[in-house]
This record gives sequence, C-alpha cells and structure tokens, in this order.
Amino acid sequence: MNDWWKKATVYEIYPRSFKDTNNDGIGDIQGIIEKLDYLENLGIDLLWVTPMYVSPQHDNGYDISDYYAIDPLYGTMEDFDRLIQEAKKRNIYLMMDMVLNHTSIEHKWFKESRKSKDNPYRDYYFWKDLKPDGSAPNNWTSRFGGSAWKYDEKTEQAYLHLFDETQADLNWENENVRNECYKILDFWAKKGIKGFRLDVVNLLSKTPGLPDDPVLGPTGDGRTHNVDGPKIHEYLHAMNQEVFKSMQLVTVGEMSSSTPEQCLLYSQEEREELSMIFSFHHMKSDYKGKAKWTNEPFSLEKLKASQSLFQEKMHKGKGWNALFYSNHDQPRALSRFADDRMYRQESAKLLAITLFGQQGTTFIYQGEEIGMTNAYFSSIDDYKDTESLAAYEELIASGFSEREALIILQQKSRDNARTPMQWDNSIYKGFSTREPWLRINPDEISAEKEMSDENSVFYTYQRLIAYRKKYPIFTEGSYRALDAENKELFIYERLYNEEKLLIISNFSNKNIHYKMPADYREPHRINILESNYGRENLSATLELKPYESLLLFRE
Ligand code: TEU
Ligand code: CA
Repeated sequence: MNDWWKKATVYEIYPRSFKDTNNDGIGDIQGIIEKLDYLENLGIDLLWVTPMYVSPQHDNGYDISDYYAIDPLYGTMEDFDRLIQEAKKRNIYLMMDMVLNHTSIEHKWFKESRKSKDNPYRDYYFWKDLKPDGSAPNNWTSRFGGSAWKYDEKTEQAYLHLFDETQADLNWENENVRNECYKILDFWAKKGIKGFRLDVVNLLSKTPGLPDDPVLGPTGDGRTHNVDGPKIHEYLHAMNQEVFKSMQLVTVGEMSSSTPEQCLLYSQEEREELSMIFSFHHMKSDYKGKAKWTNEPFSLEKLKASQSLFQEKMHKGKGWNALFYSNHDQPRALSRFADDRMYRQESAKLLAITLFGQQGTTFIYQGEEIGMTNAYFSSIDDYKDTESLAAYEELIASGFSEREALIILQQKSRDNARTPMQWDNSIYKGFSTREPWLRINPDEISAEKEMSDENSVFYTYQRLIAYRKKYPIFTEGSYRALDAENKELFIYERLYNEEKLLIISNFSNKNIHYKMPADYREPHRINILESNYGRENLSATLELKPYESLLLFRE
C-alpha cells in the first residue's frame, strides 16, 4: 500500500530536551539513538526530530544558518547517519523538520543580501524602504510580537521577518531561492529519510507588493496577505514534483491559521502537494478570539467544533489530517484541556483515546506518552523561549503586573512543553547528570515508573497505536459527532461498512449520566477496546466518572 503512513504514528522529538549523553545539559543525537528501543516498544513508525542544522539557536534551531550540516550542539553528520541506520533496524524512519520560509540572519545568503542593494543575493529576501514618515513598509506583525520589519542601517532599508528579527523571510518569488530549497530537500532525502515536516509552509507565498493587511496583523479580523498566498499551491506542487514524488516521501505541512478549505487543497492526493496537514484551529480552544496571551478558560465546545469540522471536511473531500494535541509550541495538553492534578492519568488517557479515535495520522509529542504536565515556572528567569519572553515584555508594557503576566505564561508558554524528558527519578531525571539548559519539572513522573505499571498512560498509547494498524475503521471510517451541543462530553462515532466505533469522553470532573445510543445497547456485541477506568461492563445508561473515556468497537 502506497499510503502506509495513514496507519502510522509519528513521535516528535525536541532533541534539546530528549536525552543528553555528553553531559553538557543539552540533549543530543546519541541520546536519541540510546532511546530507540524505548520508541520501538511504544510502537511508533516515524520520528519527527525538530531542526538540528547549524543555527545560532535564537529560536532553538528554527533559525538555520547552514542547511547542510548538523549543529555540533547535537553531534556530527556521522551521528546523524547512524541514527538513520539504527532507527531503520527497528523499522523506524526519520522525518526531518525543514524550515524554508526563513533563514537565520547569520546564513551566508542573508549576510550577502545585507551588503548592498545590488548584491546578487539581495532579492533572496524582502527588502523595502521605510515609509516617508519613518514607519514600517506595511502593517504586518511578527508572530512573536511587534512589527514584522527590521530596519538595517547598512543599506537604509528594512527586511521582513514574520517571526523573530533573527529569522528573515525568504523571497519565494525568486527562482534561485526555490531551486536552492529543492537542493536542500534533495540532499536530506538522499540520506534515506522517509519524509519532511515543513515548518510554516503556508507562509511561503506573499501577496505581490506586500500590501497592508485589512485589520492590523494576523491577530485581527480578515485574512492576512502572508498566509495561503496566491502562489502557495503552485510552489508546493512544484516541490512535490521536484523532490517528494519520486522519492515517495511523506510530508506534513504546518498550517497555522489556514482555512479548512485551503487545508483540504494542500492534502488532496490527486493535487500532489503534501501528504497531510497540521491545522491549529483546535489549539485555539483556550484563546480569547485570536489572542493567545490571555487567561481564557478552555472551551470544550470550541475544541469539538473545530475538530469535528476538520474530521468531516477532510473525510468528504479526501484530504488527510495530522492529528495532535501537543507539540513543542504548545503547553502540555493535559494541563490545558483536562486536569493535571486530581486526574492526571485519567486525563492523559482521555486525550489519547479522544485523539486516536479520529481519522488522520497520529502524532505523539515526547513526554505525552508518560503524561507529563506543564512546568508552571513561577520566575521569569526560568523562561528561555524567545516568544514567551517577548510576550512577557508586551504584557508588562500593556499594563499587566509581573505576577499577572507570569500567570499567563504558566498557562501558555511553549517552555511548558520543552522541559527535559523525565526518564527516571534521579536528580536530573535521567536526562543528564548536570543542570539542563531548561529547568526540569520537579514532579514524580518518569518513563521508568510508567513502564513498570501495566495500567499506565504509556501502555494506553502502545495499544492505541496497535489498534490503528489492526482495524481499518480507524483510517477509513467516516466521522459523526454525537451530542454536539454537550458542554462536558465529547462523543463521536466512526462508521465503516457494518462496523462502528464509539468514543465517549467526559471532559469534566463530574459524574455524568449518559444514555447509550440505540446501536450500543446490546453489550455482548460491543468490544471495549479502551477504558481509562478499567470498565468491564456496559449498561443502557452509563454513569461516567470524572474524565472517563471509552473506546468501543461494534463489529
Ligand atoms: O511554528 C510556527 C507557529 O505557528 C508557532 O510559532 C506559533 O506561531 C506559536 O508558537 C504559537 O503561539 C513553527 C515552529 O514550530 C516554531 O517552533 C518556530 O518558532 C516557528 O515556526 C518559526 O520557525
Ligand atoms: Ca549533550
């Protein structure tokens, strides 16, 4: 089967925080190799490792200064080649994270580009005059706050950066840029990797002339001119034809704030663009409108509405979702959408079941499989992430007290997900033998503990991964939301020929009575595939416990 990856589970590694073997406090490639047996045991098929290319690390590797070399922080190219080989022995394949929207300002192209207006590399990036009143060339804002333009004295023009000012946007209108990018993709593909995760790839095409956005920046209403731009499908199709197709690569595009319609186009097989997409609409279930840096409580209704919309749309239109609740840019899902104190294990399993029952390729972010929680740092000195630090400054500038700003960071900072992986209960949790680059979460959770408990979160994931391979209904079945209005329960059905799956998840800390749909009232016909309370019997009316979740299969 050509689309084996539809049944696959991908494990995301944030290498900095995975496993340190030379004890400099930073995870490394050797550390990933050491943990391959653990990953094989979990049952994963693909490893997505976030960028390990040479980088000044202003955005932990998403600011690349040399695409063809491994950063010494992580090891050598020999280590990387060994990782590919060792993974392959365990039937695990690599998916590289590739950043083609921007480079570090320390990349040689940018260094050239900056030198003069007639430098051959000038047009690799977006350079513009300031407005006559000295303001930025347009009203676009950086995803990390402030204007998206940085003035450079050398040539008295500004360059575009949709992220940090050390990450300059590449000009994809320039054919040389496109060819250079194909070369980079080709170089890594030839090493024997199986695919790419393409960073912010929906931003590659900008509306020509870079006009002002209708309402200020990507946080306002109306579409910005730098998402899903006019040539984006042309670029992705060309990339597919140049590189992905002949090498049969699996690709996932990061599509933050792309419309559902666009997501469908990106992932429809016959269009030959990408295999699947990450959409982020459900990640905004605790945003205030489009604003992230608030204390807005989580809304299950929003989560359900956006997931159901994508499930139905992608199924009908034959697109493909990449399913995730966590990644290195998001706080820990169980802290965010459930209860990480009173019901930590139940919550972790509830999220696993609710996600893995859906249609798409499943993704696990390191630590999710052992139920890691937010770190809740209470001092600004503990935060390292450039986005979080910028947000903190902005909150303070707009009148929040330091304490109020910290409470928001505790909920929303990306550093919550970036604390070192907890392998055992030794002082540095088996991650390193010295103080790591980012503080460790002091709780008791560890992989070792999870492995020794047959009722752990780890084994729930292990079984879910296996079900998705065993039963075609997970990949093929249609999706139907039940009880869509319910504010506490997330219930949906999957249908495939005569088979059915029913997922029932109680996202509240209350006991709730739930009347089973008619088709599920003959208990002997129903197989309880998963229950996070070890439930063995069903009845016409269930009394669901706090954060209880069930995965039922009717043959
Ligand atoms: O993320 C893009 C992205 O959409 C997020 O940065 C998002 O805007 C933010 O985290 C949520 O508030 C990708 C990478 O995953 C991220 O780590 C990088 O910082 C970013 O691109 C720039 O390369
Ligand atoms: Ca190290």
